[in-house]
Order: sequence, then C-alpha cells, then structure tokens
Amino acid sequence: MATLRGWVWNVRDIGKLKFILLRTFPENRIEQVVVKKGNVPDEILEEAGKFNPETLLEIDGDWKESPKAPNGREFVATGLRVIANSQPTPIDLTEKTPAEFPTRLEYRYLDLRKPRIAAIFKAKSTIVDAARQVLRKWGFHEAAFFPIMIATATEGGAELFPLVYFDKEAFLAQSAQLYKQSLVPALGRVFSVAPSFRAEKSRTRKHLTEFWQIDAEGAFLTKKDLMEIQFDIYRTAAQRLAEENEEELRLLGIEDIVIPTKYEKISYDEAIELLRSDGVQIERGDDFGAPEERQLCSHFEVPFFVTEFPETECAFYYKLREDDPFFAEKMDFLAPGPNGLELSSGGPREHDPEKLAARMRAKGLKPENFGWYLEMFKYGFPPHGGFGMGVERLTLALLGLDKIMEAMPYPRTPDILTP
Ligand code: AMO
Repeated sequence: MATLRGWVWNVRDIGKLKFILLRTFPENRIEQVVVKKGNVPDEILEEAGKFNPETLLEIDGDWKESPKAPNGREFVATGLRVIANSQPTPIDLTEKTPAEFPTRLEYRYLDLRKPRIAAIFKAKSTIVDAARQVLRKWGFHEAAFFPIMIATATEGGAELFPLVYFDKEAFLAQSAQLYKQSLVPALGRVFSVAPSFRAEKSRTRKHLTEFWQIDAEGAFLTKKDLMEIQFDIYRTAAQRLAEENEEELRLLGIEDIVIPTKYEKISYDEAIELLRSDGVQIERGDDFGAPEERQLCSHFEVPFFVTEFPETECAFYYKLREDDPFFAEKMDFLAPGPNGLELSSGGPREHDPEKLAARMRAKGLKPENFGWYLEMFKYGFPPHGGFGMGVERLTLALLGLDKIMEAMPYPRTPDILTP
C-alpha cells in the first residue's frame, strides 16, 4: 500500500465512482485517483464527490496501470483523509476558464500552484544553480553578501528608491557594482546573486523595478574571458534544463530547448549598419530601444555580444577605448531570435581614480559621494572586469516567456506592489 498526498484539481462524480484529479505533493503533477464504492466507507465516498478544488487530501491505496489516465496510471483509493479544507477558489486553476493576467497576479498565491506556472520557478531554480556552478568552475567565490541598503547610486542618479535610514539618506541597491569591484583584490574572482532595485517607470516586457542579478567580477579578466564565461552560463543553463527539467519544459510547450554550441559578436557600429540596412532610423551614438533590440536579435540564431557602446550611453565605471574614447568597452550579451533581448552588460573597468572622478562629473554625479570607492583604487588595484546578468531576463529568454513578470513569483512594477 502507498500513501499519496495532494490537492484536489477536479472531481468527476459518477455516483458509485469518483475520479479525483489530484495535484500531488511534492511533484505538483496531476494524477488520477479512483474512489470506488466498497473500497472506502460510504461516507467517504459521499464526501469525495463534494470536494472543492485545492482541498488537501491524504489517500491510501495502490497504483494500477490505466492507459486513459493522465500519466497512464491511476491510484485506487482504500482510505482517504482530509488534511485541509479549501474554500471555492477565486480563479480556476485548471484554466478551463482562464483569468486575465492582473487577476492572476491578484491571486498569485493560487496562480503559482498551477503546474505550468510552478514549472517556470522549478526551471528558474535550475538556471540559477547552473550560473553558480559555472562561476564556481571558473574560480569565482560567492561573496556573502553585499549590502542592499546603500548610500550612493551605482548605475546613474535618477532611478533610485530612497530609503528612510535613521537620519541619513540611503537607497536600495541598483546593483552590487561598487562592492563586487572592491572584493576583487581580496577574492580574485567574486560573484553574487542578489536583488537589484530600479525606480524606472518602464512598463515593458523586460523591465521590473525589483529583479535579481548574477553579478560577477574578477581581476585580469580579458574581454574574451568575460564572453566565454557568460556564454558558458547560458549554454550550461540550457543544457541542464534539457537534462533536469523535461517535465517542466513540456508543460511550458518547449519541445526542444536549443543548446547553443557557439556565440557570435558584432560591434556597435556594425549593429547600427545592420539596423540601417533594415530601414531602421537610428543615429550613431543612440542606444538601442526595444524595437531596435528586437530587430537586431532577429538576425541571430545563437546568443551574441555587442562589443562596445558610445561612452555617453554607459555608466562611469566602464573603461574607455584607448584608441577611440567615443566608445566605452562595455559589452552587452543578447539572446537570439525574434523574441531576443539583452541579458547582461559588462566589460573591463576603469581603475584610475582620477579618470573615474572625471567620468562621474561628466555624468552629473558627485565624486565626493563615492569617497571610499575612489580611494580603494589607490591601493594596488588590479585591472579587472565583470558583468551583471539579469536572472529574470535569462529565464524569460530560455523559457520563451511573453513577459518578465512571468519570471518573478511576485513581480514589482511601477503599478504593482501587492501581493
Ligand atoms: P545593467 O544596468 O545593464 O548593468 O543591468 C545588468 C542586467 O540586469 C538586468 N536588468 C533588468 N532586469 C529586469 N528589469 C530591469 N529594470 C533591469 N535592469 C537591468 C538586465 C541587464 O542586462 N553594474 C552593471 C553590470 C556590470 O557591468 O557588471 C549593471 O547593472 O539583464
């Protein structure tokens, strides 16, 4: 005899026979349970026909082959106990009557129980684990942990969430940028997987106000190293999804996840030319907006890097190209295809405090607000570089989701703060 625990998905009542579809614990898989008259006491049979969806049950019985049941088998009950009752649910978890996205978010704690939605987060767990595995393989140590409440902007002044911190001005971290750089002389290669906060009023398929970043930084890393490491994260995540998340990929309608064997790269100037040859109106010096980015990605079948950007579009900490300071050595990593998008930014860093202070001033930042950060470069600081990869962007790209909100259990946007 076996014991099965799970939540009622739906009940088909044909008198002396009840078919309960059960969302099982811990698999979150829909299995068929048969409750027959004679196998269980009559009062249990009677009760079974009336269960609301999400009633939590513990059922004794045995598995039997059944070609017509969801997984080719059914569980024939010999005993049944209710562990927790459920009220009628405000949204239909079976999605026979699908709810609009805002309603699904309102009842997200129920929405997340759907096997198709839970699958996103099981897959995301594999993706984050793959990133950690790859970074550790490349000799990075997970820095435990960088502050989230900080005193300065790291990515530009306008997008900060202010914080009441006793009598001081403080903000939620936009990234681990300054802190990850500071650990390079201590750990050599460091990374963190941490939340980032951006007070951007962007309502797009790829922006959240709270998201997670895989933030890596290391001494003496070349541009090629940075590309190889980031590609390795993408490739390994795809590979591990294929190996470990077959059921989740099936639920998400992904038949064959593409595991790329190579990446490509294109310079900013080449990208501008490519877009112009497509008829896109874009000036040299402009950053790519969402339509341009999509257009660019549609030219690629494997993940790719755009290798440098106009300095005016880049944060102060990127190194400028020595032969042409119009460009910063920033590189973006993008997912390919018509739904492609930017996954990360990174590159070699400027570590001359004088040059850094000048860049800050040029960008309207006050060097005096970056005291310790600028000071640290005076103490034998090595050349270094790194990148920040958005966990939800990577999840969106690998799982082919419509929008980034799907990749967060409780997304935060300018309009959403609860639940
Ligand atoms: P950047 O600002 O480009 O660079 O951010 C790095 C990556 O984080 C993700 N990301 C976002 N994801 C969801 N919603 C947002 N609003 C959002 N903003 C950014 C993207 C992006 O590529 N410190 C640098 C990185 C570095 O150079 O190390 C930084 O934060 O995937």
